[in-house]
Amino acid sequence: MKMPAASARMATQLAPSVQVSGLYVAAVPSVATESAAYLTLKNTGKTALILTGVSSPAARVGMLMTMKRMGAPGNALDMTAMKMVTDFALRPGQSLTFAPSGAHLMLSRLTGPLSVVGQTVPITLNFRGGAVLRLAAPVRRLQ
Ligand SMILES: [Cu+2]
Repeated sequence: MKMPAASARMATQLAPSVQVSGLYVAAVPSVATESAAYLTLKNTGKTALILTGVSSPAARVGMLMTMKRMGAPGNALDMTAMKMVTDFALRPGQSLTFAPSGAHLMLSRLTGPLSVVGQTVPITLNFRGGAVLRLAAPVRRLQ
């Protein structure tokens, strides 16, 4: 018989089959209350991966977000706005790039300044099924 605590611990030790590249957190002025993390994820496994959440001790709230175009191209109201999403799916072999113009890992209500280039921010990614990826993201200027 499994103990609930033991199975919970097992779940957090599951590592997703994923390759990470280009990870960084955008440096922001010390008065800023939010920033974002960017990276490329590649599903190196044989099953679909569903990214369901992001968290960091550097932020009280972590959100998966995309940029959504509002209004019509060329229109005065043409602009983009951030939109929260519940998950990002990656088919086997598929790559997904999080970049300033699109998908990003929002770090909101920062717990301290992220103004120093070179400082490191722990980032945790959660995947459906209990897989967890713990990363250390360097702070860099927005690229
Ligand atoms: Cu955002």
